[in-house]
Amino acid sequence: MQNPISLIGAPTDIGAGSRGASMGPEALRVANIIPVLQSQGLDVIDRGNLSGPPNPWLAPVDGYRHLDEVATWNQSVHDAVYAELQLDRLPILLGGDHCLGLGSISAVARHCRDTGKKLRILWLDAHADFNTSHLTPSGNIHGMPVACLCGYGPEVLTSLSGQVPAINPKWVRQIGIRSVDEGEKRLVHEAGLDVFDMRFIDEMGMRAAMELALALVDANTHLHVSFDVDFLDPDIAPGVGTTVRGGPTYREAQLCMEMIADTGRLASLDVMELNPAFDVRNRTAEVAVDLIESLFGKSTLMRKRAR
Ligand code: EXY
Ligand code: MN
Ligand code: MN
Ligand code: MN
Repeated sequence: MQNPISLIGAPTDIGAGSRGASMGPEALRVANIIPVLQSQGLDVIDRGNLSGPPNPWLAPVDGYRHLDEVATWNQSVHDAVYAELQLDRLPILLGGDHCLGLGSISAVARHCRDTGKKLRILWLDAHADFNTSHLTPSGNIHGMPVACLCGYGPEVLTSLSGQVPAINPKWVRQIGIRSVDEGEKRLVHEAGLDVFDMRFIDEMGMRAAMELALALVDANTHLHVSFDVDFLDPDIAPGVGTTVRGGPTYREAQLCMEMIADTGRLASLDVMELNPAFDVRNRTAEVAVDLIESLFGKSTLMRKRAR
């Protein structure tokens, strides 16, 4: 039985380099995320939006922009996500910029420690989000959450789960990556992240990437998907602050979501970086909701595929 779903809005762009991801949660609701999930037979509650400090839009200090505000927002996200997991519900975090993946996954990691589950994180993104204050070209903390989860970052961000590091890099599979800063790339290799970049997807196909990314997922696995909407090619998803050409097409993204759904192990989700200020008639929100529908089991299959 699929756990009932709780939507949690986090309307902030506190970690981003452009304003507007704060409007993401409402755009996803306007794109009918609730009825679409209900159409898959799911029980859905919308918990409404969290609140937190406004965006002061200041320059970085010591390599971090808005560190205090980012920490406050992530603490609320952590608490809200953890509470839903304790109720045996499946939290969907409606971002908000991707710095909040830190709070969300910290909570998931804590829940997995409580319950003895194995954690597998699928990070769908154009970016590795593995910068540190020394490596970052921007100071924007949405470029740092994976590094912080793995223990590379300031204590106020690395310790949210109650244990540092919150996760082991071996639990992460990154998919769709095509924009990584030089120093960041070295750290990704040093930490041993498993990255299915666009070159891999071009050469081997999305199917092979997902088969490998989902290998060894079993009945005792908590599967977390952190979906940065800039994962998608900008042709289908212009409504993000950091578009990078050459991302997955609509069909490739559908296959990715369907293969995750097939595991039956999805237990928490982030939908991040949607920025209505850059969107065209809410089209990117609609595409994201379409893909989420597949992630929760909508299938256009007419026959069983032999694998
Ligand atoms: N790597 C760049 C930086 O750290 O500034 C860009 C990061 C963009 C992060 C987006 C949300 O995934
Ligand atoms: Mn659970
Ligand atoms: Mn990201
Ligand atoms: Mn990104």
